[in-house]
Formats: sequence, structure tokens, C-alpha cells
Amino acid sequence: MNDSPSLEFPAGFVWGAATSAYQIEGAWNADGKGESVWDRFAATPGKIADGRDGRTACDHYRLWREDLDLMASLNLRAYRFSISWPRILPEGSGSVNAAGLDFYDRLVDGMLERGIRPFATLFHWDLPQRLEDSGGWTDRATVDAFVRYVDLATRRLGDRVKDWMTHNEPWVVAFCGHLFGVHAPGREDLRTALAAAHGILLSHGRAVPVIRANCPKARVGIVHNLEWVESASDRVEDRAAAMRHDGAFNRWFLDPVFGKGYPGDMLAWYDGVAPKVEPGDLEAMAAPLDFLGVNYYTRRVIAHDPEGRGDKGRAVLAARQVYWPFVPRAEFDEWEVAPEGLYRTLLRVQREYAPAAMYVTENGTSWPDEPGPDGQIHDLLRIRYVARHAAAVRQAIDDGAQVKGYFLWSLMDNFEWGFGFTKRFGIVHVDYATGRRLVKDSGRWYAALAAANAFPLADANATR
Ligand code: IFM
Repeated sequence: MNDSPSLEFPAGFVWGAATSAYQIEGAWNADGKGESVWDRFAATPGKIADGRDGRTACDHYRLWREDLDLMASLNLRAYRFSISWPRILPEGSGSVNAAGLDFYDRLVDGMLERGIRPFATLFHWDLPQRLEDSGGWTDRATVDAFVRYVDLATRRLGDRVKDWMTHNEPWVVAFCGHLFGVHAPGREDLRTALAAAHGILLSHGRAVPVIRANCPKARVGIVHNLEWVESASDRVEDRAAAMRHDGAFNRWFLDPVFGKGYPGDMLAWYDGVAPKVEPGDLEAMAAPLDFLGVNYYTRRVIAHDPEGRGDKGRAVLAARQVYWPFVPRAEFDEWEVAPEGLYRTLLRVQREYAPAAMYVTENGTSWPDEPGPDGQIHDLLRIRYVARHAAAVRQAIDDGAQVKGYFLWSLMDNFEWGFGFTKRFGIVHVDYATGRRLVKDSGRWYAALAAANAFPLADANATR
């Protein structure tokens, strides 16, 4: 930190870090855990960039005490983690694995002992394989099974965990997993993707009252990955393409949760493949929430393109992404570094959906960080990225967005799904051969921010 003016946050603003079970726990079949779709998918040759899988990952199932100590040493007073459904119900439904529940029981106690507030995500993509075998999210039996799993988890932990998220990024599960085939379960069909999205949103809505019944004073939300979308030009067809991208990516998932049903323009676009909506589905999906979790990483500039340039998702939308050469891009998937998009997204959500509160439940950036000659990791690009996005959050709060906290993705480097271990999002480096954790410069920077509830403005607007 230096002597420049400081950007302060409202008292009580929550600073935390996020992870998910499959990405860090490892112990894929320990103590009675069942197989998940990610165990199966990652073991399938050709699916993961580096050919590796999450069997061991960061070995957090074994090293969780050290990891919680590390969090406490970084002044993190909140931790967003996810619960592995197949650790608790190895077959998705059926018999309960007591050892799985015990693990999360100990983990939650460990957080509370260290003054860390648990934010629990109930589904971060590791569907029990047995449920996938009988139709997965396209099958209403999976919705019923999810509600039972949520009942079990919240009965056991609801006396201590008060902040609950049903799902993480339904768009990714539905589209990456069921249309693009790059995530588990690896299906490739638009109708299936939309049916899966429907099952996920329905399971969210049906789980909300169960959480409230089991957990007095619970604060319940869902986490959506949102993108700021801009049209590549003022041409009518480009604007329409940008509107479709926004419809498919943002509104398809926000509108039903906030009681607006599916957006009419997208229902028309998806004519013939739209999901079957049964009586009561839309009402269930619109169960009142206490907060919305916003995962934000990038902005998209979209142009009309009937071919979609070989990109399956955009081909479905007759659109393509345009990269403006003057906009910086991150290493990961060429995501634009666009903090203004976070600012605009938070204000847009506040204006159009009026959630009671919002958390930025994920934001971060990956770089090929390795220790330098001095044994340290000087990840200045990550510090700049986080500072700029935090400044965007602060400005959005000033301008009326009800944002109550920020969770950095991620606490530590971990298994980045189809990219395997080739991407490092952590503020803590993990040596996968030894399991050794090493705090990066960004970790120390974030710890100072969390302690002060403020950071030097110069960190956000430095030009180098
Ligand atoms: O690692 C993922 C996380 O699981 C969900 N949100 C995006 C992150 C980075 O790709």
C-alpha cells in the first residue's frame, strides 16, 4: 500500500474468496463419496486440455485445516465454498453417506472457529453420475433429488451456515455441458441444453422454501454468471444480435428467477426447441430471494453473423464476438478486461430486477504464475485487475447498486474444468506435485484491502 488517496467501502462490506468442491477437494472416491459427472468426464480421454482430472486437485479434503488457517492469515472473514452432492448422496438419491456430511460439518465449524463466515453453494456442477445416467437435469426426477439433497445439507448445517446459494452459473452447466460439449456431461444439443436450464432453474425455486424451513434467518440466493454485452456497431442487425446474446446469456436466467418468466424475444428465437413449461414451474422459479450472486469476468462485443464463425453457441444466435484491438485481454479464453462492464452490470441488475442485495460472488483472472528467482510470485496484473473491478463495485454502490460483498476467484489455483491445471486463478499458488501453498503478491495485497476495507486508488488507475 502507498500514500495515495484511499477508496473506502461501506462498513460491514464482506471481503472473501471463493472455491468449489470438485476444483479443490480431490479425494474423489474417499470415505464413501460417489462418482460425479466431472469424475467421469475428466477421465474420458481428450476432454481435459492437459489430460488431468480432479482426483487429487488441491488435496483440500485432507488439507482443509491448513487452508482455513491460510484464509484467516489473509484477513478473509468470508469463504464461499461448495458442497459436493455425491459426497453426501453417492447415487444422487438413495442412501446417505454420513462421512460426507461429517466433512462439511467439520469444515463449517473450522470456519466459525477462525471467524470466517461460511457462504455455501449447493451445486457447483458435480452432479452425481447416477442421476446423469437417468437423464440428468433434463429429468424431473433430478429436480426432486436435488430438493432432497438440499434438505439433508441444510438440516445438518443450517444452524451455522446462514448464507446459501442454490446454484452456481446455470448457463455454464446448461450450455457448456449440454450444447458445446466442453463440460460434463458432454452433450451437444440445443433442445437438451434448454431443458437442462429449465430443470436447474426449477430445482433452484423448489429448494428455496426448503432452505428457509430448515435454516431460520437464512439468506438465500442464486449465482448467475453475467456478461456486459455491447453491439459491435449501430447497425440494426448487430444490435439485434447483441440483444440475442444478452437474452441467451443474461435474461434467460435472470428473468424467470425474478418473476418475469422466460423473455418473449428469446422464446420466439428458440421456437421449436424451448423447454416444456408445466403449470407451476414459473411460479416456483420465482421464489423470493434475499440476494443475487453475480459472477463477472468479461464483456462481449457482439456482431450479427449468420454462420457464427464456427462457434456453436454463437451460431445458434447468428452472432459472433468482435475483439477490438484497443481493449486489453486476459490470458483466459481471451476474456476482455473490462471493469466498466461490472459497473454497468450491477447497475443494470439493480434497475431492471431490484434484488434485495447483491454479492459479487466471483471475479478474478488467470495468469501463468510461477515463483521467480526470489521464490515469490509478483502477479501485478492480478492486483491491477482486482483493484479496477473493486473500484467498479465501489462506484456502482455509490450510484445505487445494493452490493454487500465481493468474493475473489479464487482462493487458490485449482482444477479449471476443461483447461485442467493449465490456468491459475488463485491469490495463493499451489504446487500440485507437493501440495505446497505459496501466497502471491496479490494475496498480500488483498489481505491488506480486507483488513482496511479500503485500498489506494492508485492501484486501480495506475497505467503500468
Ligand atoms: O473456475 C470457474 C468457476 O468454477 C466458475 N466461474 C468461473 C471460474 C473461472 O473460469
